[in-house]
Amino acid sequence: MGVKKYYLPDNFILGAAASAWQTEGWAGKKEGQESFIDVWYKSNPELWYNGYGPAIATDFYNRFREDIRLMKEIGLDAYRTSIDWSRFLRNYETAEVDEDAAEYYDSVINELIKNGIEPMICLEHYELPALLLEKYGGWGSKYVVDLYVKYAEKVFNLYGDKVKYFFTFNEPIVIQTRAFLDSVRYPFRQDTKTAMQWNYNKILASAKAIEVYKKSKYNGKIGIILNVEVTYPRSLAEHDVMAAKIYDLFFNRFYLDPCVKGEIPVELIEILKFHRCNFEFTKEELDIIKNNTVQILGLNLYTPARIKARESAWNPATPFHPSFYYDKFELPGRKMNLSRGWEIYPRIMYDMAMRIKNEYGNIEWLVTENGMGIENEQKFKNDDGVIQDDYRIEFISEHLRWLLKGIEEGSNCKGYMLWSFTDNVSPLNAFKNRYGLVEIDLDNSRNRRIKKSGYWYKEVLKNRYFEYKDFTPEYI
Ligand code: BGP
Repeated sequence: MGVKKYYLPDNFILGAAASAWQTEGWAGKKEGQESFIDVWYKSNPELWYNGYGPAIATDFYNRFREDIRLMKEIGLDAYRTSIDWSRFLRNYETAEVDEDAAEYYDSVINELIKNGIEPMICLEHYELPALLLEKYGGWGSKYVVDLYVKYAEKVFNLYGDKVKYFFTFNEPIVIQTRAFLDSVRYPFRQDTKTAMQWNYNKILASAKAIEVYKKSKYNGKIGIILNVEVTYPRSLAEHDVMAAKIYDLFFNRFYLDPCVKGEIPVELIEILKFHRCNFEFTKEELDIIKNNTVQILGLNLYTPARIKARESAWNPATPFHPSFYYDKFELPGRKMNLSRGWEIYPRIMYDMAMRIKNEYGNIEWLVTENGMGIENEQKFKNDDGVIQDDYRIEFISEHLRWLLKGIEEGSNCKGYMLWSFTDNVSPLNAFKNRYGLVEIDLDNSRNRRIKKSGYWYKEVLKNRYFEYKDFTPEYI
């Protein structure tokens, strides 16, 4: 099998992503500045792998200069992180800014720019202030939507002149799906209607923040980051295809359609009405959503969804869940990342690229996350203590070449951001699965050390190409 050079297109952004809560730690946080994630961790630290969590995380708050030095050494084009809403304000009702936090974020942004790294800033990566959850029910409340818009406005005022990429949310569907639909995460309530209202309110909040951003005519772009899953039916039989369509409707189109096209799918509203868990909306709100679609789309792509028609009978006593219409399907022979339990199927990059081109007006988009979390990476250390993560290099190469194929065929993808720059804290899994180009050594004061993949990324960034196996016809 031959080796081929895969060239990055001109101006293609090759970077890495993270979030505030997964890296910063609580240093500098004041009383009353807890986030949703903070209280979740505090309520059940024993559920978090080896007890690690957001409390110290990677200590980025104190060590960001060191990390940015490493980013520069590797030569990243861009770095995405979030602003922690709960840290950024002193008073969530009046949007009074915490001057210390504002100065910290200013320093991070300046340091990135000074080192030639484009900052990309997300406004919400599960960092909803805990107080707003307690007092108003969090994203279930439209009042909280308006408080978020006030917060967003403060961020734009302070950093809008230097940050060229803003994102309103990271994976807005996740929290309520896990917490209220599946009831497997804090606050462990099953309430489908609430989950659906959170979805809708976040779509509305995103549109309202975009409206505010657009009014000030900053010289940048604003979008949203969605964890879309390329959805494959088990077979082409009508029942499997229909099941996959419904899955796609709930987990992809719920956000993609309003955020990109300005419209919530009618079928979705009908199904929800039928099951008596529709969200509440007004005509004026729908107009705001219609008129404030995203200028750029961020997509986190990790694993496909494989779906078949439901096989077991539905228990009528079970509250409505979209799985009323489908079951998950495991493809025999699939390749797995066993540490994370996710199927590896690099073709998702191409299939999503084509979908965005053909069904979503070929809007400008970025892969805002893709990556591989691996357990016990220590065992891959060589004699010099450098993690030999060849599997990660292979993973990135395979995904990138499928993405490049999509771009060659006209998809408007402008970049790829690896999850993540350093190892960091995952929800519940904490430091179990390591994602970084740079290791965080928990046994040695969280020291940083570049992994083999980090040196490889550096070469790709310098050469603007990478070498990898040629596609074989069977594989395509
Ligand atoms: C995405 C999140 C990230 C990150 C990543 C890896 O869904 O946006 O915050 O955590 O997934 O997943 P995990 O951490 O669950 O292994």
